[in-house]
Order: sequence, then structure tokens, then C-alpha cells
Amino acid sequence: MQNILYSFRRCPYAMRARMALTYSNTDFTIIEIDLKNKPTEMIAMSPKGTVPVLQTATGKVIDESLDIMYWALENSDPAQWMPKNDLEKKLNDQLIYKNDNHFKYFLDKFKYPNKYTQEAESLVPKQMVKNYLNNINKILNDKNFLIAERITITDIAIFPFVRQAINVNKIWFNTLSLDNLNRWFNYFSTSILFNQVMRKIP
Ligand SMILES: N[C@@H](CCC(=O)N[C@@H](CS)C(=O)NCC(=O)O)C(=O)O
Repeated sequence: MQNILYSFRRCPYAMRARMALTYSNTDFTIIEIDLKNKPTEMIAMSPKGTVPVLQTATGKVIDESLDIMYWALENSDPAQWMPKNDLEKKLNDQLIYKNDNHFKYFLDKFKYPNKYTQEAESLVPKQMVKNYLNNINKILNDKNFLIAERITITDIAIFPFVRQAINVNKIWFNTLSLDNLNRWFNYFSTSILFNQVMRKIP
């Protein structure tokens, strides 16, 4: 059996999983799914119906993107993406928690404003997204990457969501003049790894 990843190219959760699997030199086959018509075998394995889902060569099913990342790094972590000490671990957990449980909520509202939302209400998600990006920019004041001077799982887990926020309105983003964030973002968006995982699957 081989490792099979049920994925959706533009999904930020699937992006982070594909980046970790590729970085760790894990051999895996991608099944690009249609979110409106999910494969029955995927739903049978993971009834919650979200991507990514990894079915490992040993038959284990992992259906949370972070768990897939940690599984990949446990197999191989050539440049030490895993936190090295307690402080790094604490920062990693805090930043990813904030990204997945707080920022993502406002990002969705910012990306898809409800047409019935009052003008004043729609400013809240925009402000929250701005605060989040400002905070990332501040963190990157004295470091090249989010928790250390090297790339870690934190950067990879968060980058696809920052990318989504930037892509909502690039003109607006540029007016924020977040130089550190721009440097960090350009590093990953032009990386071989990211471009490799974004290749279109026929
Ligand atoms: N907590 C999950 C979230 C995954 C998720 O929400 N993926 C979205 C796509 S980006 C999805 O599959 N949504 C279900 C749907 O659109 O039907 C993870 O980290 O893997």
C-alpha cells in the first residue's frame, strides 16, 4: 500500500500538509477532490468530510492537517522544523492555536462578507485580520521566521492562511506596509517547496 492524500489544491489546510509531506521526502499520491462531490471512500474513512485526509501505507487514517504535518516530521525532519525546546514549543502552539481558532474565523468573514451584514459589522473582520497581520509583522521584527532563526512547522502551518488574507485584497494589503511580513511571505511564496505543492494535478 502507498500513502494517499485526499487534497484540494487551494485549501490552506491541505497546502500545509502537502508542504510537510514533501519536505519530509514522504512518498505520497495525491487525490485531488471535488469538495462538492467527495469520494465515498474518503467519507467512509473520515465522515467529517474535510480535507486533507491521509491514508498511510499501513492503513492509518489521519484527518487533521496538523496531525499530518507532525506525522510527516516524525518520519523525517532534515532541517529541524520541529520545535527544539520548551520555549519554541510554547510559541509554536500559541501561534498555531491563534491562527486556526481565531484568525481563520475572521479571515472567512473578511473573505466572504455576508451581503446582509451591516457596513459597520463588516469592518470588524477587516480590523481583526489587520491586527493579526500586524502582530505577525511585529514578531518578525527581530527574527527571520516566526519562532526561531530557522524555518519551523509554525511558519509552514501559518503561511497558507496569511497568503489567503493577502490575496483577498492586495491593494489594501500593500497600504499596510508590513515590510517584515512581506519579506517572510515572499520567501515562502517563491520557494521551490511551495511551488512544487501547488502544481496542478490532472
Ligand atoms: N481542522 C481541519 C480543517 C480542514 C478544512 O476545514 N478543510 C476545508 C477545505 S479548506 C474542508 O474540507 N471543508 C469541507 C467542505 O468544504 O465541504 C484540518 O486542519 O484539517
